Amino acid sequence: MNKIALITGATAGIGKATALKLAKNNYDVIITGRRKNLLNDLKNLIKERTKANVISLNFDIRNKDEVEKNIDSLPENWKKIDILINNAGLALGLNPIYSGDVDDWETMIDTNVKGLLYISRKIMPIMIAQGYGHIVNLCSIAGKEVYPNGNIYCATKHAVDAITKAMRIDLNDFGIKVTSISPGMVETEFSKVRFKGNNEKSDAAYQNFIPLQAEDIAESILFAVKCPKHMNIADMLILPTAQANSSIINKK
Ligand code: NDP
Ligand code: 8X3
Repeated sequence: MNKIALITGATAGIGKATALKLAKNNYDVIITGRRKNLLNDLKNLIKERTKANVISLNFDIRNKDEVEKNIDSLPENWKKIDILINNAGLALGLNPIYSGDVDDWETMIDTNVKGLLYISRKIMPIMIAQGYGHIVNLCSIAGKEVYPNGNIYCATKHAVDAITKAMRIDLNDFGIKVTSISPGMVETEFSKVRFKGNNEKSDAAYQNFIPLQAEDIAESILFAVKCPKHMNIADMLILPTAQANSSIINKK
């Protein structure tokens, strides 16, 4: 029987690439996100290209009731979740903290921190009861360092870093693995979302150097989830070769 992986934020970027990568490697996948048409497209792609079983759940991770209702709605055989990939997340804006948009702050905190907690809180008891499980949290270099104007996005990713460490402690008795994946710059919809459709700004983010691709991160996640039972990748910091830290990028 295939292992089951639930991937949040599978409609784009890292989540989509990871869902496809895991499906190609014989994991059955539960894909989630808000854009139902994109979930359907991915479902069809996975069916076309792989032998994996796939199910989609369409909900906003910020809504605790929707999170709980959707997990409860899974058929019993799909509830035996082996792997939870907490990927859904976003940055909004790149402004000094004194002029930041408070609504943007709330959306980032509600999605990146509270949403991750809602779904983890729902799934951790399932993993504890079954005596196995692996949680992979998408953190970021922004969870290790703070960069100019990154303020609240960086704060949410520092929170993900802390929550990951807390999970590893509290789930230690139950043999559940917890992994943090911390990428640098990955070319996805991330900057389009951050700059709210300002293509000039979002395109500039990835110009004059070679950024990571979603596929690179998916490959790293696959490596982490395929490790033997006694081995846990605690924390993986993955940068483009041109990126030295969150502020220094060798742009040609
Ligand atoms: P994308 O914008 O390409 O994808 C983000 C995904 O998150 C989408 O599938 C989106 O789905 C989902 N999402 C956002 N808000 C919600 C919500 N409220 N409810 C449910 N799903 C939601 O970005 P990336 O693939 O780059 O980002 C994935 C993760 O990786 C994020 O946590 C990000 O912080 C992190 N990361 C990204 C880096 C980068 O440089 N790109 C680097 C380091 C970390 P939908 O809109 O359909 O709901
Ligand atoms: C995304 C990477 O450096 O744009 O988490 O914050 S960065």
